[in-house]
Order: sequence, then structure tokens, then C-alpha cells
Amino acid sequence: MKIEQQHIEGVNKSYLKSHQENYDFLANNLTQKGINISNLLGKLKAFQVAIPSWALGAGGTRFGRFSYYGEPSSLEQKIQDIGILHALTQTAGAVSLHIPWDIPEDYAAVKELAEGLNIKFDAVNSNTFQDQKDAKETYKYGSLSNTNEAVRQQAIQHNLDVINIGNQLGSKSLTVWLADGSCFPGQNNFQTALQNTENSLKEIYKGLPSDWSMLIEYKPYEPNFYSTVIQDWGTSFMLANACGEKAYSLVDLGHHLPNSNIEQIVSILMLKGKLGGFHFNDSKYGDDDLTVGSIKPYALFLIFNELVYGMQNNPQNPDLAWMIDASHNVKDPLEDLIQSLEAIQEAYAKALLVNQTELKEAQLNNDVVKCQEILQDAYRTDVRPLLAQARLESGGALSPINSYRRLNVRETLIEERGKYTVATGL
Ligand SMILES: [Mn+2]
Repeated sequence: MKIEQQHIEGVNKSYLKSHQENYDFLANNLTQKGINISNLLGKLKAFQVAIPSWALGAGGTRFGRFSYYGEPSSLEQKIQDIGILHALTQTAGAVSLHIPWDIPEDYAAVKELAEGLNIKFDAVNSNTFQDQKDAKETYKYGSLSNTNEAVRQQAIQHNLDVINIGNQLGSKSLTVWLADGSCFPGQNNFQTALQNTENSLKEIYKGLPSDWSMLIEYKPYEPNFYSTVIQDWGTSFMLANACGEKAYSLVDLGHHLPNSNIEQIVSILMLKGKLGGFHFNDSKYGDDDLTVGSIKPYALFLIFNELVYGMQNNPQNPDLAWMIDASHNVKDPLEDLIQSLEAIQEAYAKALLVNQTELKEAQLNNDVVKCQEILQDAYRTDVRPLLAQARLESGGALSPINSYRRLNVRETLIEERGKYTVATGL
């Protein structure tokens, strides 16, 4: 299924009048505050988030997996699904492939399909947290950190293969997330595990094309419950520094212990020019992979406030690879992603409203109350008409979720693909 411009315009008609009223009201208010609206719209339109190839099917849990029907069963169908998301939202202009789940069979055809839907290939993800069919060595006791050199070599070679696949598609970065760690005290020697990981990452780093970067993701626990080799931003930062200037840390919102100050982590990494990638999701307890903004929208805003500050003030930090990293059991995966994309844009727009000059002045004066007022004034602004206007100007839907439903997308996909197709992934 492909959504055509005329379909979107047709549905937009019924929302146009109320949108115009809401937008005029907001634009007028913001202009009076000295905010440049077209500048703001330009930033929102340029902000694109990659969709991981595995998030288009219903996510699994350790206990079961319930399909939402009509799931994409090939890479081509996954890219078509992202095309639907992008047509409606105009903010999902990239795909992040997970290897070996999504190795293209016909590179030229996959590239052409993505190009036709205006989708770029963002970071490619390696997978050394599962054993692949016919693999010689097992990752049961770790991959890049394993005490067995043959296992480490297999994991290094897999990452080099992933780089090669990504390179043929136009990707420019490799994301490495390791499940390596231990479940019981005494199982691992912490120093040996970290040293092995560093050496392995350096081998992968040597295989990076000159214009590529390597993004090192961290996570405190799960699937290992006693220790994780790359457990926090400090370890990731240390490893990125050990590898070289093309290696960066990657922050995943769900990969922190409860109440961690993620905005401060983001801020410090950007100051040091070492924040390379960012994974969006939301959580109540751990790495819950819930819809972005569904649990802690204010925290998301505070994080975006630091990201915006960094993007404006830290030229030493590269452009970030943005990706949604969430998937679960109970929503239509495409509707879930539409909600996440909207929440991301909303937090970004609100962060762009923060008056940085006034904030700096209030900070200099230690006017704590004023500092909070400035942040919360931005946060409390209903920016949804602004997002709708940005989508409208880019050819997207005024109301993506309602358009998705009114265009009978899921019904059409089930008709085309059958009910019981299953997407590869977790
Ligand atoms: Mn992640």
C-alpha cells in the first residue's frame, strides 16, 4: 500500500478550518513573544527520525507475542510501512536496519524503493545478543567481551559484515549494543570483560569507512542481571575515547536506572563532542519500550531542552542519529509509531520555544523561580498546531492518526498481506 498525496489532501480538508484558527492563534501569540515562526517551522520540518526495521511488527515479550495482523514479512514491506508513516507525518524519513534480520536480497531494488518514498538509510545495528542459525560459536556467555577468542572474532566479523551491508545502502554509522555481562557474582572478571570489549571495538573501528561513525550504546541491566559490560554513559564514553574520533556514545532513553538525570548526561556528552546517537522510547520501570511521551513527557522536554542547547552551542558535537527504539504488544505498531513521532516533535518544538537568553540571565542572577518559569512557560505551550502546520507545508496529514484510520491503512495491509504474516525481529 502506498498513500498518495491526494488521499492525504482529501482527509485534510475536514480539519483545515479548525487548524487554521488554532494555528493563527498560536502563531500570533508566539510572534508577540518575539519568536520567528518560519524559522521554527523550518527546524521542525528538517527534524527526521529513523524507524527501526523491527518496530513495524507487534513487539514480543518473554511471555508471548500477539500479532496486529498484516505485518510486513519482508524488508521491502517494512520500507513500504515506513513510507506510510513518512507520508502521513513527514518526520519519518529514515530507516535503521537491524542485521541479520533485514539483509537486503536485491540492494538496488531496496535502494530504489526507499528513494521513491524519500527514505534514507540511517545507522545499521549489529546483533550479537542472539545466536544465528548455523553459527559456529555461541554468544551465550558474551560476544565482544567473551573469554574465548574465537567467539570475539566471530562477533567482530559480524560487525564488519554489517558495516559492509550498510555501506552498500548509503548508511553512515554502525550502532553497537552488547548484551554482554554476567548474571551472578564471580561469573566474570570485570576488568578482563571490559578490556576484551575495548580491544574488539578497536578492531571493528579499524573497519569503518572514513566518513562513518561508530555509536556505542549502553544499558545498565537486562538480559544480564548482575553486571553489564557497557553499563552506563561513562563506560560508553571511555570506550568511544579509546577507539577514536569517529566513535561516539549513544543514549537510549530506556537504558537508565530509575530517576537518572538523562538531560544532564546528554548535556555533558555534547559538551565533550561525544553524543552520536539517540534512541527514543518511554518507560515506567526499566527498558519498557513504551510509546515516546506516554509516561514522562516533562522529562522528555527537559532532555530536548539540553539537546537543543547542544545543537545550538556545541559545534564540536556531530549531527545526531535519531531513532525510535520501542515496540510492544497492544497497539497497532504503525499507530504507536505515529504517536511517538508526534511526541518527539512536540518535545522538540517546546524546547525550541525556551528563551535561552532570558534563561541564561536568570541563571546568572540565581533567580531560581524565573528559571523554572521560563522552562515551564515553554512546556505548557500547546504546540500541536505548529506541528500540524509543519506537516501541512510538507505535504503531510493535519491529523496523522485520524488520517491513518480514515484511509483504512491496516485493513488494506491485511487484505494485501494476509492476516497472519509475522515480521522478523524480537
Ligand atoms: Mn536502543
